[in-house]
Amino acid sequence: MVTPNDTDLASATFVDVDVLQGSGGETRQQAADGVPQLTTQSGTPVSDDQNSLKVGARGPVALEDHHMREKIFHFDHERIPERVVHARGYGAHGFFETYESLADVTSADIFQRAGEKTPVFVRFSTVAGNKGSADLARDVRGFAVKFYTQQGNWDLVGNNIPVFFIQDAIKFPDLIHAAKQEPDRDFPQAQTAHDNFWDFISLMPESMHMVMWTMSDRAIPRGFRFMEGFGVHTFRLVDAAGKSTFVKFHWKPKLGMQSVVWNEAVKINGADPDFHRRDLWNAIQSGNFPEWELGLQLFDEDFANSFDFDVLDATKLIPEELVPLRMVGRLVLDRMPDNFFAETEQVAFQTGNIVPGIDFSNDPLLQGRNFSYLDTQLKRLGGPNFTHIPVNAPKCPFAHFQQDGHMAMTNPKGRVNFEPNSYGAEDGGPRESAAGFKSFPEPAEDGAQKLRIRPESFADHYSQARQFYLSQTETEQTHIKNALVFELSRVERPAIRVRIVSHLLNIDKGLAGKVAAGLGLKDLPAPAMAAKPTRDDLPVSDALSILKNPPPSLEGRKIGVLLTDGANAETFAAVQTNAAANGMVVEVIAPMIDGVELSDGTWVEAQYKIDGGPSVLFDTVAIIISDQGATLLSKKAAARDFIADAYAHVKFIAYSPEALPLFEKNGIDLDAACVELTAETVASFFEALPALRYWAREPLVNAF
Ligand code: HDE
Repeated sequence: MVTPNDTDLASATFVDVDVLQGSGGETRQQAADGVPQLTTQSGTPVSDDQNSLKVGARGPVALEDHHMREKIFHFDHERIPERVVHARGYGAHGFFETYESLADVTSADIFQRAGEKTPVFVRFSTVAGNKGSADLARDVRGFAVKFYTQQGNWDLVGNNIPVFFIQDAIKFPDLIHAAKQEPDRDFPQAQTAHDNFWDFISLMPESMHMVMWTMSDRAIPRGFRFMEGFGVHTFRLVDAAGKSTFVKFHWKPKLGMQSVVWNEAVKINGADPDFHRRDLWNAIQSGNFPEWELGLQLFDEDFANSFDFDVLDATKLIPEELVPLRMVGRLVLDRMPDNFFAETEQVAFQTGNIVPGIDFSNDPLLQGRNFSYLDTQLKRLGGPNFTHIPVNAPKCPFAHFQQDGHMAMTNPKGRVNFEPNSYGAEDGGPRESAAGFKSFPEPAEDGAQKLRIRPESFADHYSQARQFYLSQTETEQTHIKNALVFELSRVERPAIRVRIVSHLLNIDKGLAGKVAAGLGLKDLPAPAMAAKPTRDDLPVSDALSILKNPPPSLEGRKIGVLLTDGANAETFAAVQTNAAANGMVVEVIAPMIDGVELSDGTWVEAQYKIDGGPSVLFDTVAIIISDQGATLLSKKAAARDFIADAYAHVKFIAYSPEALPLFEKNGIDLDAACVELTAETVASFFEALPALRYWAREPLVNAF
C-alpha cells in the first residue's frame, strides 16, 4: 500500500484562473467567477499586482503606490524573534480523552468525566538549534501540550527526557549560552559537540544524569511519534477537599519507542533536514493519527520523605518500578495547523498556565520557569495580548478587566472596567468565585530563612546517572560510550575531555575506561570530587531502556522498496501485502522519478529517485530489481550507498536474487538479517522485523 504523502500532487489543479498576458509580457491571472478577488489589507480590490505605479512607462515609482508599499512593508515584518530555546518545532492539533474520573485525587475539570474529549495543541521541538536547523540534531526534544480545558488552558511543557541538566533556574541562561553557537563565531549550531557546552557541563556535576540521557539514543528519536514525554518536575494534584497528592506526568507512545543510530542521524540531516516534520505531517495527513497515553506517578509526602532523592530536584526521576504509572487518558493528534506561523510559531506555552486541581511544587527550576515563559512571550509576540491569538485563547468562557495594549482584540464591553464596582449583576462585569483557582496552602519550613543555597538533599549527582547507564542493554551502553567519544573528540581543549572522564569515573569505571581509550587518553584522571559518594545499590530499571521495551507492532514503520524496470511483480506484490498487513507504509525508490514497469507490465509510481531516497529514510528496505536493473544500479553511487548504509545501520534487508551482485560489489557478507525474497521467506522477513535492527551485526560494522 502506498499512502498519500506530500509528494503526491497528481490531482492538484494549478491553473484555475484565466491566464492573460500584460503589455510587458508579464503573466496576469484575472479573477474569474468564483475565484476570490485580490485586495489590500483594508479590502480594496487590486487591479494590478505585477507592476508598481510609475510616472511614465520607464519613469520613477510614485510614493502614492499604497498597494506596493503595504505589500513590501508587511513582508519586511514577517518574522518574529525565534524562541531563545526550542526555536525549531512542529505542532499539531488533537484531543485528550479521559479514561476515568480522577476525582479521588484532583478536582481538575479535565479529569472528572470518563470519555471526555478536551482539545489540545502540541508542539515538539529541539532545544539548541535555530529555527532553520535540522531535525536530527543530538538533542533533547520538547514535548509541549496545551490542553484547552473547560476551566482554562493547562500547559504541560515537557521534554522527551524525564530529568534536566540543572537544579536551579538561575543557571539556565548559562546552560543555554554554553549549548548554543559560540558567540564569537556563531557556530556550531544545533550541536553540543563543542568546547563551551562540555566546559560548562564538566563544571556542573549535577548535569551528569541528564548527560547520560542526551548521549543515549533518546536524543536521536526516529520521529516525534516514537518518543516518550515527561513533565519532568513534581507537580501537585489537589482534590475537592483540598488534599494534595504529588504527581509526575509521563507520555507513552502507542507505536513504542524508536531511535535512529548516530551515523544515520548525520546522513538524514543531509538527505531530509525536515525528517521529523515530514513524518508527522505524512502520518496525520494519511489518517495514521499518532497517539500517546498519559500516565501519572502519584505519591504522597510520606513517599517523598522516604525516597532516596529529593522529589523537588529536577535532575532526578522516580523509577517506574518504584511508583508505577496510572494510565489516565490518551492524546491523539489528528489535524495539522492550517498555517504554520499562525499556530505553531505563535503558540505561547507557559508553565504558569495551570487550572484548579493542579498546582506547582517548590521545585526551584519550575518556579523559575513560571517567570520565564510569561516574560518570553511578551518579547516574542510583541505585546501583552498574545492570549488573543486564536491558538493561545482559551476555548472556555473567560472574562476579566485586562484591556488595551498592542493588537487588543477582545476588550471588555460596557462602561465598567474595574472591580469592586456597584454596577450590579448585569452591568458590573465578572466577579471572583469560590470555585476559582486556589494555591495549595503548603506550610513553609519551620523558621525558614532567606538563603542562596542548594539543599543538601540535591547533592547526589552520580547515583541515578549510574542507574540509568546500568539499566541499558549492552548495545545502548555502547551507543552512549560512542556518543561521548564523538562529542568529546570535537572538543579542542584536552583539559575539558579529561574533566568529563573524571566525572564518568564516578558513574561507571568501565564506561570511563572505554571513553578514555576512545579519546586516546594515556592515563585515567582521578575521579571528580563528589559531594556525595555514588550509590551502587540502586536497582536496574528496565523502563529506562528503549531496546528492553520493543514496539508492540510494526505500525507506522516505513519500508523503502528499491525497484527497477523488470523487477519481479509477484515479489513486490507479496511485500506490499505483508507490509499492509503489518500497518507499514511502503515507499518506492526507482532510478527515475516517474516509476518502473514490473515484470508483468504493471506500472508502479515512484516516490523517490534513487539519489533523493537514501536508505536512511526507511526503517527497513527491500531491493527488488532485474538483472538489467542491477547493472544500471551498480554504476550509481547512490544505489551503492543505499545498500551499504542499510547494512551498516544494521537494518533488516530483503532482496531479490538479482540484487546479489550489488551486495558483492559493496563487500557485504550476507547475514541472518539479509533475506532473499521467495514466496516462503516474505512472511518470515516481516515476522523478524519488530526487532527493527539486527544488533548482532553492529560489532562487525562499527559504524557508530
Ligand atoms: Fe523551557 N523555555 N525553560 N524547559 N521549554 C522555553 O519559552 C526555561 C525547561 C520547554 O514549543 C522558552 O516560549 C527556563 C525544562 C519546552 O513553544 C523559555 C528553564 C523543560 C519549550 C524557556 C527551562 C523545558 C520551552 C523559550 C529553566 C522540560 C518549548 C520560548 C528553569 C520540562 C515550548 C518559550 C514551545 C521553551 C525557559 C527549562 C521545556 C525561554 C528558564 C526543565 C518544551 O521561556
